[in-house]
Amino acid sequence: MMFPRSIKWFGLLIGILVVACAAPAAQGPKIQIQDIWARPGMMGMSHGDQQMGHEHGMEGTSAVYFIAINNGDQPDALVGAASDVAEMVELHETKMEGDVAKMQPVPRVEIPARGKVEFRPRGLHVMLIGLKRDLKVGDTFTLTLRFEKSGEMTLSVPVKEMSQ
Ligand SMILES: [Cu+2]
Repeated sequence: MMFPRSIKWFGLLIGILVVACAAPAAQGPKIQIQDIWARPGMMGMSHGDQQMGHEHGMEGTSAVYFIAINNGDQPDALVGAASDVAEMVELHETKMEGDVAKMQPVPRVEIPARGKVEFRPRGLHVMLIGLKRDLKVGDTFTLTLRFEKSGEMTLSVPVKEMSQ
């Protein structure tokens, strides 16, 4: 069956419009968070002890681990995090200095286009400082991750045994 020429052109025009409208949605970063968990942590003794909480294993802290996947065609960066279970939430990186693991705050963590970054024990992590309540195995709490381009993402974080 033959279509009149005008219908063919109309079909082509619709095709072009669909492609033109769909294209922008496919561009940019597309962040996905997988396998998120936090290690257990105990509430600090008092407000004054929170300086002590800056190291792993100290009272009043916990750390969150996950895999950040970017399925988009542009990089993005994790630039901050927040949770109402802690006074402060920072992005940290653990580095070996000889035999000693030391961690330091990092302002941003780039998530490359079509790439992934793993936040894991003895590496990058989201540090919870000054816990307002105990985080026990089996608990869950809410964490908000803030990305440079993708904006905020709120996640439910289960507390799991550190040995995982
Ligand atoms: Cu840390």
